[in-house]
Amino acid sequence: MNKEIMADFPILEHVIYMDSAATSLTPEPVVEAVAGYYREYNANVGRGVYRFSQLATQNYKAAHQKVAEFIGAKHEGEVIFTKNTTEAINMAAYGLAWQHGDEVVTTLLEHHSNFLPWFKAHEKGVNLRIVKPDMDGVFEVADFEAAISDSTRLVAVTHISNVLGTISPIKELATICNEKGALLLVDAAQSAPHIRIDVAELGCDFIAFSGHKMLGPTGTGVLWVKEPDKMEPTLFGGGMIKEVAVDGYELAAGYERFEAGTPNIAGVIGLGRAVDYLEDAGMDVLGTYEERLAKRLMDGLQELENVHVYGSTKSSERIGVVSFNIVGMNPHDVALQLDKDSDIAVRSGHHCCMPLMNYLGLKDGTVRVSLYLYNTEEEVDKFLVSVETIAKM
Ligand code: ALA
Repeated sequence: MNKEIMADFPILEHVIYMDSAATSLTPEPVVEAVAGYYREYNANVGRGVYRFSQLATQNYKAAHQKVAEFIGAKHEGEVIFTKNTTEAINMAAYGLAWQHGDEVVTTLLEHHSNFLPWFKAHEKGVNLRIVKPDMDGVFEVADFEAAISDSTRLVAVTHISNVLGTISPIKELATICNEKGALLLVDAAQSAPHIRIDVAELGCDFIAFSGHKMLGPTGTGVLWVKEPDKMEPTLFGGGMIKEVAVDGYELAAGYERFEAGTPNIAGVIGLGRAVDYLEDAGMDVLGTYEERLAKRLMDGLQELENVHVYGSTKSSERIGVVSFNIVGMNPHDVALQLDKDSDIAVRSGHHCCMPLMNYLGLKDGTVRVSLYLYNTEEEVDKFLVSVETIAKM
């Protein structure tokens, strides 16, 4: 399957790209959709009656619809476009009316973007409880049962760790949240690009993810909210109201009330095209393909001498986001060497997860390799040879 897909990513002629957890590459049809907007019908949305503006508005709305269908949302009004996952989570954190004594439960596995917004809520009197995974990044559901109480207003958990690639037990958490009357927010930044998301099946109240990690343009992200009318907007201005008078205003319904100002029109249209691309390839087909690559990568890394791999080794508990270190080497030096020797791009350092790194005792962080649909078995093998060579230096 992969030759055809690779042809859509001409950048791959120059690099073995294994940093998709940071940002994915952009296929030609998405580049074309973005360029097509600028070349052919560049106009603002929801503000003009002329044809270009109507076409831009239609395509902008269609992108909401496509993303809604992609994640099994009931209505496009539940899908709010943001600039990234960070903005999406902040929008929820600032949009909920907190009361003194409310509690937020989060975890030590979180990216800073699903940690710092809750610290800010803590400064407003919200209590914070932090659940720890084991040293492989795997949670015990019982630890959440113990942490979630009647005072818990919200549980905020990553679906898949951006460091260890491990999968969190979201459905089980949804059941507990339901019993305790708590809201559930899922950071799906690392899951939405790789596994089929169905918000109803997951049973959550909020899902946040980034368009740029799933073949879309940078500057695109999504906050899905089950009941958008119960959340306050955090930005006020053009395009988000029904009526304004000198003594008051009435907010627009659905996503519009959260998308004040001129949005990232071209980006969002590109994201809609990225969703089409993933759907055409088939999320299930991609999932199976990536699983095979991830297994090859994990098995290969584990066999190498002087290489320490982090996170669960069970295929059922993880995806192809893998952290490792070479004994005695700084992770940045390993990443630089991979680039220099073999044109392999990986991320190194703390991966915006300092609390997790401290917990794992990894002061310099890790080297992180992350795979996507355009990677191949040959690339994984080249990567393994390159790591082996560096480990022997
Ligand atoms: N959140 C992105 C990563 O993990 C940037 O690399």
